[in-house]
Amino acid sequence: MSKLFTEYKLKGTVHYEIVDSIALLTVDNPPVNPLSEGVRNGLFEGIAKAEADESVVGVVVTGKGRAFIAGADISEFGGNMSGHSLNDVFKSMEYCSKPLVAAINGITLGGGLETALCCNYRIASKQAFVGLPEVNLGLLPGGGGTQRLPRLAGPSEALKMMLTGAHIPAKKALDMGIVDSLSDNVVEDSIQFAKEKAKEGTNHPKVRDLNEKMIEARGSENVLVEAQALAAKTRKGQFAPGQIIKCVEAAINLDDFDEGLKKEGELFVECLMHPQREAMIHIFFGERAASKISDVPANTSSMEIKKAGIIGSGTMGGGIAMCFANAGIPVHIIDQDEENLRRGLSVIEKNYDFMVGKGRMTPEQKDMVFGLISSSLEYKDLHDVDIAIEAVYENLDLKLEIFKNLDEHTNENAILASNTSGLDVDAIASVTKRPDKVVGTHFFSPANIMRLLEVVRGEHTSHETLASVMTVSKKIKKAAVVSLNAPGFIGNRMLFNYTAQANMLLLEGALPHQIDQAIESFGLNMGPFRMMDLVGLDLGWRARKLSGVESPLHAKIGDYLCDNDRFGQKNGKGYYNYSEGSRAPNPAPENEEVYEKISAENGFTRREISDEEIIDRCILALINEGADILSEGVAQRAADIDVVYINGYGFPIWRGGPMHHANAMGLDVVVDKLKKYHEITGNNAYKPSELLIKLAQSGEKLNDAPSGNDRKEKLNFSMSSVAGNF
Ligand code: 3H9
Repeated sequence: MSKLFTEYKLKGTVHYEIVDSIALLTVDNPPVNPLSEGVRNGLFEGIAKAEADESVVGVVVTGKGRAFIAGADISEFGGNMSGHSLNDVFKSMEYCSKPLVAAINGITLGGGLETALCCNYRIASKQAFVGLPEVNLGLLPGGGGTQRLPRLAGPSEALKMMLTGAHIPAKKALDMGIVDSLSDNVVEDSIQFAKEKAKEGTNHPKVRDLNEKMIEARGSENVLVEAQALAAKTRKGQFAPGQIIKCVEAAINLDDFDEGLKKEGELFVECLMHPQREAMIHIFFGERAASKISDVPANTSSMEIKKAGIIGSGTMGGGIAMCFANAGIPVHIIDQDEENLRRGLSVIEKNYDFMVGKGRMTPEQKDMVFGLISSSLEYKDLHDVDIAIEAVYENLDLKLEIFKNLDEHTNENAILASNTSGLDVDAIASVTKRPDKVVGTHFFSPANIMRLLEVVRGEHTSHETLASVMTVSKKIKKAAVVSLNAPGFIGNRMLFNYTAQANMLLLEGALPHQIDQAIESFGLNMGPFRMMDLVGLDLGWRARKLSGVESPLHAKIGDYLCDNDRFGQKNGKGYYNYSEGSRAPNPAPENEEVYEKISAENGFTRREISDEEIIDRCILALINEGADILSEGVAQRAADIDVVYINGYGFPIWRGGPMHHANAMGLDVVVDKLKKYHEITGNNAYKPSELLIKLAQSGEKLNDAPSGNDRKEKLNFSMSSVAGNF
């Protein structure tokens, strides 16, 4: 075996070695081998070297470590790319005169799958998976993927893969015709296979020549219409899906493969230049950056969570238990009431059955994960858990009682977490002998589906506790963001300001459906009044009644509705009316005289309000509060706030979150608008944050702002739970 290395100072390397007359090209760019400049150059030169070496009869491309290739290097988009272009590399591979085999050893995504599609043969390890997830970055597969994948998998399946960005396990990829065979020793078998193919001659299959499935699809609109329906349903407002469909349309209808490639190239550049691409890549890196905590060194030891305990078998507790079980972590649920526990477990089982029914899980997988969930009525059964998560309703006294019990009954090293949406984590920690191991874990409902997890850092929470919780968050597939222990944490504090301003717009003259439509046209999943009806208008109303607090101005209308028995979806009437068993909002014209009466009583002359003003005022309220949250150090960085708002509150990913949206608007424009609305309304929600003024003056962006420490006082938590918010 002769061994030569092509090393590059650039990011990424391709090792070149000759094994048994086969050139083995191993991509090495840890941790997941993206196609950075060094890799592109290495592949290009490796192929050229193999072509030139007469002793080499075939070529195998593989990846070092757990990935084959995870795609183009995402950090290079938006900058100037140098070195060999991906398309040069792919061309040299596709026209290589010696048989070229992709030994797909692991993660194979985007440009990685496109690399494999330029090889003559594809052999995959059984653990590998493939996908074209560019759509999640506001892009389309621009390395020939939109032209080659439909030729192998057929246009309908290829479109589904590209529009969902799904990861396809090796076995399924084999069934779909994307890979040719599976192997337990993928590199060795690929080398052997290349040698055999070399003996057979020089005519090796190229995906570009497989036109059968394209010709078959010609003349029928069905495939494209189905794809459009899928995109409309799952990717509302996004630019890239339509571009992907146009590429496949070209693949189907153009006789010349290179014309299709050209079309793909043009449509790719349009995506690349589109602001949605920058917004979505901001979130890709934002989610990964969020797991890094500025003052917690990367090498901080973290405790492996081998078993979890949940206190409370209600909706939240059950959802959280599912997250752990789905990740293969055994979980024990306790409840104080046998009946509750039985009900809770049956809800979990129904959720799993639903997934089996939808084909998202096999019955065997269901049995396996459901089997990881045990339950009882006793604290002592939590003696061996590594983390105990309390998930009961928001009542501080009850939580204090639970934490005293947890402190007594769990292993002294166990982390104790509270799933609170707004209570003081330090107060909870203070009743234990291990405040360093106490943390807030604010899951969002339904916890088994929503990706956001706010990790609330108490005054005494240790680095190790934080590192352990961040690590397990990734395992249970959450987008975790650290928040300081401050009222409303990050998300609910912003939500408070936003819903308050939506309510002010209602007092001033806009109607709920107008406000909802305007906000939904901006891209949020649900307008504020539909959301308040869903959550329940009575939460804030009851909290105020209990504490004898008068309704604040923004809550006057909501509280009046509650006084008149309109609580939202839960009793079929709130800002909207609901038919029995339906969540669809119907107009409630009977409310209009209430709006007029309360507006008049509070000195407002109702007026026409434009959609532009509605969007501006609701979104600016988010941005302004977000800037304060950043300058107070409650969030570590602007992108963390974006990750919170996208994953927990339905903000459109293609706008990159409220902070990214502010940057895109221009902070000078943001400040001017805030000043204007502050002047018109006299409402302090629009008094521009000092941080925004400073950044607008210096021409910097919110991403440039380090998290501050302007938090002046520890605010009063008593009115800050979500219940008090609306
Ligand atoms: C594309 O291919 C376009 C082409 O069609 C055509 C072009 C002409 N680039 O997620 P993790 C980093 S577009 C650069 O924590 P995991 C990531 O930032 C691309 N960096 O690990 C992180 O860095 P850090 C299409 C990348 O095991 C580290 O690797 N491909 C890339 O949970 C570990 O990542 C995709 O969209 C990349 N492509 O998940 C795949 N990928 O440690 C995107 C990862 O500094 N990637 N990094 O924070 C993923 O989906 C996941 O990262 C993956 C691994 C499943 C691969």
